[in-house]
Amino acid sequence: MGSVRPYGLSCDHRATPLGTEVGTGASAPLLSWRLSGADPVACLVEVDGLWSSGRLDDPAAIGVRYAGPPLRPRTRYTWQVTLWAGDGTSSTARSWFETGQDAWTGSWIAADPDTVEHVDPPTEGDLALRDHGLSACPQLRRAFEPRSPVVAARLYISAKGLYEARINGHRAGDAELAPGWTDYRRRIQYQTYDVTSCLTEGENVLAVTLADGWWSGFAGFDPRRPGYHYGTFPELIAELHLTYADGTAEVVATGPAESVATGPAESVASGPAEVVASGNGWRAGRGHVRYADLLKGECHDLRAATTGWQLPGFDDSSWSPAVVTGHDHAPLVPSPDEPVRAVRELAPVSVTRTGPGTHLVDFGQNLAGRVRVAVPALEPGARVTIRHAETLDAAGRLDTANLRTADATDVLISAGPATVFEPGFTYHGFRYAEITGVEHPGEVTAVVLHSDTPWTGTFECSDPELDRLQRNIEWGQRGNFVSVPTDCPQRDERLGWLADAQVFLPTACLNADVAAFFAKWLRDVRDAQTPQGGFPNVAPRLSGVAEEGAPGWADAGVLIPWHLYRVYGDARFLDVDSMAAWVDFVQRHNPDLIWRARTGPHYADWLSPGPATPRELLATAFFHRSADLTARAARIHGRTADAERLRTLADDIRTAFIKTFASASGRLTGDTQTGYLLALAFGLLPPEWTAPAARRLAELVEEHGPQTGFLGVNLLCPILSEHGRDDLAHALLNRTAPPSWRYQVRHGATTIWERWDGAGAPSMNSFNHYAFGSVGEWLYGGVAGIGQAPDSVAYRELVIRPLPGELTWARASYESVRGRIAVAWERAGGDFHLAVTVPPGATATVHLPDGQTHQVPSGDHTFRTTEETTA
Ligand code: RAM
Repeated sequence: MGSVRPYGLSCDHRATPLGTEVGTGASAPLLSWRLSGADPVACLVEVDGLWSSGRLDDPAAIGVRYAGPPLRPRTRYTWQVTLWAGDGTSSTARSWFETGQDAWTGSWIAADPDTVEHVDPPTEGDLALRDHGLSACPQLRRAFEPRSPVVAARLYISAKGLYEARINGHRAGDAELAPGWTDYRRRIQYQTYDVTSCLTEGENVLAVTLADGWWSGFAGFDPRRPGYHYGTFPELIAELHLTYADGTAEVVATGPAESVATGPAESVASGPAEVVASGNGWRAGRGHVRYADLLKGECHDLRAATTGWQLPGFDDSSWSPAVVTGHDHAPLVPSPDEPVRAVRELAPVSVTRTGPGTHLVDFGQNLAGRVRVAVPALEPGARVTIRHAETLDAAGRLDTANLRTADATDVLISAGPATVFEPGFTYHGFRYAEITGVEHPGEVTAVVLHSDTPWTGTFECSDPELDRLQRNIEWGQRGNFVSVPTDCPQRDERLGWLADAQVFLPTACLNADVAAFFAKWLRDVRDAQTPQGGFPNVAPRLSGVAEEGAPGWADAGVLIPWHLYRVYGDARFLDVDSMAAWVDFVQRHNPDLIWRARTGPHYADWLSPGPATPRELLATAFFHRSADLTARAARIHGRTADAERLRTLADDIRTAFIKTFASASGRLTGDTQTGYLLALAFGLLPPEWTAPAARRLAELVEEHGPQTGFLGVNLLCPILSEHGRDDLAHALLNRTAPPSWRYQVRHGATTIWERWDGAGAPSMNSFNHYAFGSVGEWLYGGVAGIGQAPDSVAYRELVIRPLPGELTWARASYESVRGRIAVAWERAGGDFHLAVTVPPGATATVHLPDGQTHQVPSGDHTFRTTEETTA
């Protein structure tokens, strides 16, 4: 039997996080591990001799909440977990986490806004840029001298806007687009970096470039800035903590602390910051980054470069003192997830000269990120322009019609010598780039950016087009998990739309470990919840988007926590107060329990190609789902009275739903696919009407192909197969006419399109929108057969049910929160072979295509059947 081995240790769903919350009680860290080897019978967690959980005889445990004495700020804690197997053997694994700051002595500083030089972006040539009123990126520097050799150094840093920090020219950390997007009026994230190796004896320099980012740049589709969404100009806060060999410490911080006017976070104004003091040794200047904007693009004028400014010895006497900004600031919180990083690079598949000094670059893959290009020596002042697009027009030129007002144009103005150009404070959604202004460009590279969620899933099968579909889904996830889960990465939108995230979440959780990423975004969702309980349409909240959430959008505030709880087993996702406030809000405005009032901008079954699902039916189905899941969440947290009240409410909504929308034959008002899908998935029908409703759904699918929009597409294949029609689910996957997934693949898609057919007005025709990619869950769960039993949490009880269709083999693996799950099956000579890996502490019910069922414990299992019957 052998020993059980812990691996993949994590603290609050991150491996070795630097700068965690200094929490106890409700915010005490969760220390978790994955399992390999034998089944565990007990565990023991010890933190640095500070706390021991004691031996816990819990064979299901994959994590323990720290419950020791208060943790100290800025402290590294090592911890270990010991697991025992049934044969008495044990095994130990170690890891660490380091707490962040709990109080700041530094204050917010900025380049004096009165000295800001506004730049009119270049308007020559083919640039679409207009006067956006963008200004040169501030550069802030502070020289300092450690008093003796430094043995450890940590930089705690954030910006209103975006920052890039260097110490003596060495980059601090590798976060991109930091500190990430939140509603900066509610909370601002900071990052922690170990910068020990950057320091030297004598004069040192901490140098930071700031950019507008989401804070004061263009964001979303409302073209107003700055000061319209959050702020007017970028600001910086930083503390560099130096520890000396003798144990003493020194802090190099932004601004004098006593100059800061503090106030309640809620009251933060978005008007101009008030300057209250000078910035205590910090100097501010401008350099070669003439402007940088997430949507418009970035311009470097190397003639204005302040060479050496990030190094000691630079003469900054002509720079101005930085100023301390004194309006109220939202609380600073440690980033709870991995930052956006440059995760990989792609070489072009082709670079084609299309005219004098003009080249068209095809990276062969639609992605989110930016282009790096080696630029040879040019005349000083010569301009190199990079434009980006997802597709080409009929004449083979960049088609930028779907970018709307996102110019997505980066510009380099040469100082003469050869250089390498890569913007740092913008990103674009593109497959193609057009580079103009250089006859012989050097190496061209696409740098892929996304929130660095660890990849956990693999899927492949005998059909190359389905493999391409899976790759497209993965790329859609990469391109849209950029600090928040966005709808698209290319046009002037890129918003955290709740429904898109809700329908895609189950797929996302299989592809990657998104626990920390969604833990962060759920704070954005809750920050955007109204005092009356209403969840929004987008989070972080942004001016210009309807505040009140639509059915299926707002409900994501309940559906997402529930799914995360089931996948990761962390009950902290279930914030019952927030979930219940939402359900109560809908109930308050809809006392007859049919959700008609306060439906926000009711987006219905968005982008459905079929007949419209009745709005009240759709809304009421989601109302029931939210009440049902909140009742379950309340029970899990032991809130019995709430659980009972919400259970009764959910039952009453169901009764009202049946009375209003269903008939005894199982027919629903509107007779649409999404109507049946929601009713079946959410358990809204009496048992005896379920089979007729499922039959009607199947008839509609057989007759019309898929007719769902965003709110039904994720349920289509799972619900059909749950009701015995996996043949139809496969038929949908095999369908080549639009609407279909294969249509996109056959038309060259490398990501998932916003619309089933990729046709329609260019203003709303994104080629990287993941909602229709939510079928990925069924590739893992249906085709390969990796699933979780309905009442199981954290993959304790697996359901392995491969549905082979006409495929000859499929393989999938999933690094679950408990350990590795794998399924591989193949057909050979009339036999069906299946290999299954069940992680320790789990059991599996294995359903073979011939109808046999096996109960198996953890470990590796193989099955063979000759009676394969597939529809
Ligand atoms: C579109 C977004 C998003 C969708 C909303 C309703 O503009 O792209 O995908 O959720 O509208």
